[in-house]
Amino acid sequence: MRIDVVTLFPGLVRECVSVGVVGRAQKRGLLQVYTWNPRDHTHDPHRTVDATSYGGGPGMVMMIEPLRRTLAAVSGAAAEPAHVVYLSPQGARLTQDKVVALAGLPRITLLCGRYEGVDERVLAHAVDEEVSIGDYVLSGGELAAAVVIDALGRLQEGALNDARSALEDSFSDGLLDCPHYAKPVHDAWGSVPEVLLSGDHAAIARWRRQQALGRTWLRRPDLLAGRDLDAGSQALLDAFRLNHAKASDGEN
Ligand code: 9WO
Repeated sequence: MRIDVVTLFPGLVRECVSVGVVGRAQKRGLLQVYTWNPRDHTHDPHRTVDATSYGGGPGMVMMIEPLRRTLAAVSGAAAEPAHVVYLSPQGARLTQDKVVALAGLPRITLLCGRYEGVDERVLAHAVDEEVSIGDYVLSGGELAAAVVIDALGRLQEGALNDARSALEDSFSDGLLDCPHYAKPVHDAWGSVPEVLLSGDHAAIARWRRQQALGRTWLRRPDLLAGRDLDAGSQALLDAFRLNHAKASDGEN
């Protein structure tokens, strides 16, 4: 997959995606990240990319022309037309389903705003969709773009050393992840649940699924709402809830 990033801070984005699984995906040729600086597509001595906002008020707006030229250069650099995504709090929230869908495209372009954002006409004419990574305001779209690249990059075929990892992701099943433990078995901070040491793979799978269901019920009931659990999962969750009620009784 190829990702083009239009940004006034190319170094910031590159640095963010140069490490770990996603950095390795690039070295393995599974992911190509290219950055484009609108400042390189200006024609005035000051390399101006922003202007004051019509209507007044504080803050500057990224102007059409440098962005139009930059996006034209991005388009010219590859055969397929890219799906253009603008990162902003006004966008639709990014979910793992959305990540999986975007990760399947051959190419996307991420447009990062700074200041008060880009001229609205850029959104209307050159952007296919607006994506938000959460309900908060950053100082620009770059960190959000890095989040998107990270989430997409690790899903590229061959990026994870163990193909099972992506399947066992938190959210791959719409549930939160189960707890994880490594050595030592016994520690001042507690012991590893016995079932994980049992060698009984079916029992371990059941326990992990039950923990995932239970934690989702406790922490993110919204993820379970309107979802029909199969009989086995429902039984695991019922047992978890019963156990949870008993444990909380003991606290009082
Ligand atoms: C800046 C500003 C300055 C003075 C007065 C009003 C102002 N509003 C903003 C502003 O909202 N700037 C945004 C910064 C414009 C778009 C790029 N920026 C951004 C993207 N901040 N947060 C995001 C973002 C992207 C995706 N998901 C969550 C947040």
